[in-house]
Amino acid sequence: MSTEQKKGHVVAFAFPFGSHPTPLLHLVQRLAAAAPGVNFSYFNTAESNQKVLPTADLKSYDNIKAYDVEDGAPKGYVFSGNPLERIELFVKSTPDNFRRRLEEVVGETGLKASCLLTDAFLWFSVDMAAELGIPWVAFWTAGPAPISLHMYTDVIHSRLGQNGAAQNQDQTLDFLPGLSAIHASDLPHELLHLDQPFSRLLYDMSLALPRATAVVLNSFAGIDPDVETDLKSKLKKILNVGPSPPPPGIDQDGCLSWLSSHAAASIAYISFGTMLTPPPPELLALAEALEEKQIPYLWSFRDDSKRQLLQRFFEKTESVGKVVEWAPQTRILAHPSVGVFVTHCGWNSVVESIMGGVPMICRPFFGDQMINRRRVQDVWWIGVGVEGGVFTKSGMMTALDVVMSGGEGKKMRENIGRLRECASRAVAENGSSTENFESLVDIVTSSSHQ
Ligand code: U2F
Repeated sequence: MSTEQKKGHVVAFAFPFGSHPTPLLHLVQRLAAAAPGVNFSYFNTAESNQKVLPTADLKSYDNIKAYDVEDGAPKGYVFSGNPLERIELFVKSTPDNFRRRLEEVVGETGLKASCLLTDAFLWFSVDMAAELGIPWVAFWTAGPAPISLHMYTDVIHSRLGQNGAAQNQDQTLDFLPGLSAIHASDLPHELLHLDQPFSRLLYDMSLALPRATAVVLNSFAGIDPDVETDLKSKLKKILNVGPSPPPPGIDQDGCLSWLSSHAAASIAYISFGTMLTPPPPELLALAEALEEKQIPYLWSFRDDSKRQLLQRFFEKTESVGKVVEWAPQTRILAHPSVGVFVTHCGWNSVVESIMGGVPMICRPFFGDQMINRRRVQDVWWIGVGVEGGVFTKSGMMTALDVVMSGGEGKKMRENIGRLRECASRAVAENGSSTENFESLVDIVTSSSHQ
C-alpha cells in the first residue's frame, strides 16, 4: 500500500534521553505491524535518532518514517557536563521544535496528524492534540507506582512539605493507596522540589495526564494491583501493554557462549542502564566484593572516564570476568547461568530481570529508581538493596551471600516465578496486555477515520 493510500497518520514524539526513545520506537513498530494501513512518524532529536535508529530495522516497515527535531542547543554550544543541561535546553525548545517539524512533515506528505502518541513527559501534546482535534495517547516508560506518586504531588507536598531536607526521611506514604511501603527518602528530588524546569515539567505532566485519551505503560496487570485500581480512577484509560516483546539484541562480544561455559545461577550480571556509572569509591567497593567472593561476572561498562580505575581489577580477574560496552541484556537475563543482576533499578531492567527470573541487588541513584528498589525489596521480595544505600565492600558481600547462596535467594526466585507467570498470562492470547494492545490499535486506527 503506498503512503497516499494509507489512512491516518500517527505521530510519535520521543523524549530524547536515557532509555525513553527506544521503548517508544518499539511501540510504534508493534503498532505499525498491527495497523499496516496507517502511517507512523517518529520524531526525535538527530543525536538520539543516530543512536536508536541503526538498531531498529525500520527498512522492513513501509509505514514508519523517522524525523529529526531540534535539540535546543545553540550552534557550537559547549556543554558543562551536567546531564540536566541537555534536558533543560531541550525542554525549553519544546513545543515549538515539535510543532514546526510537524507542520513541515504535514506540508511535505500531505498527511494531517490523526493521533499524537508521545512520551508522557511531553505533556504539551495534550494541548497540541486538542488544537488539532485528535487524541493524545501518552506513553509512560516507567512503572505504575511512580506515575501514581506524580499524580499525588500536591497531596505529598501538603503532608511532607516541599522541602525534602526538613522531612522525617523514614516516614512512609501510608496515606496513599498501594504506596505504604514507599519512604519519604525514596521520593525523587524533582517530585519534592518544583523550582527546576524539569520538576515543573513533571508536575505539569501530572496535571495533563487525566486529559489523555489513554496512558500506555510497559507493565502488566497484577504487578501492583492497588496502585493500578487507584490509577484507573484518575485517568480516562490506562493500558498496560507489557512486558513488550524483547528486541533481538545482537551478541557481538560472545556473551551468551561465555555464559554457557558457566554453572547455573553462578554469574553476577552488572549494568547500570543507559545514563549512569556509580562514583569511583563505589565501583572499587563493588569490584573488591566480587573479587573476595570469587564471583564470576559479566559487566556492561562503557564509561571511559572511569575505566582506568577498574583496569587492575579487570586484568586480575580476566579469567572469571567479562567486560563489554553493550550487552544483549534481555538475552543475558534469560540465560540460566545468571544468578544475580546488580542494577540501578531502571524500570526496563527490573521488568527484564523479572522476565529472566533473576533476583536483583539494587543500587538506585535517581528518579523512579529508589521507588523501584522499594518494590523489588519490600513489596515483591525479589531482590535486596545494599546496606546504607551505597556500595561498600562488606555490604555488597552480604548482598551477594543473601541472593546467591542463602535460602532467601531461593525464595526470591520463587517470588519472581509468580510475577513472571502473571506477566506471561498478560501477554498470552486473550491476556490483559494483549487485549490492551488491541484497544490501543483501535484508538490509533479509529482516530484515523476522522
Ligand atoms: C531511565 O533508565 P535507563 O535507561 O538507565 O535504564 P532501564 O530502564 O533499565 O533501561 C535500560 C535498557 O537498556 C538495555 C536494557 C534496558 O532495556 O536491556 N541495555 C542493554 O540492552 N544492554 C546494556 O548493556 C545496557 C542496557 C531512567 F534512568 C530510569 O530511572 C527509568 O526507570 C527508565 C525508564 O523510564 O529510564
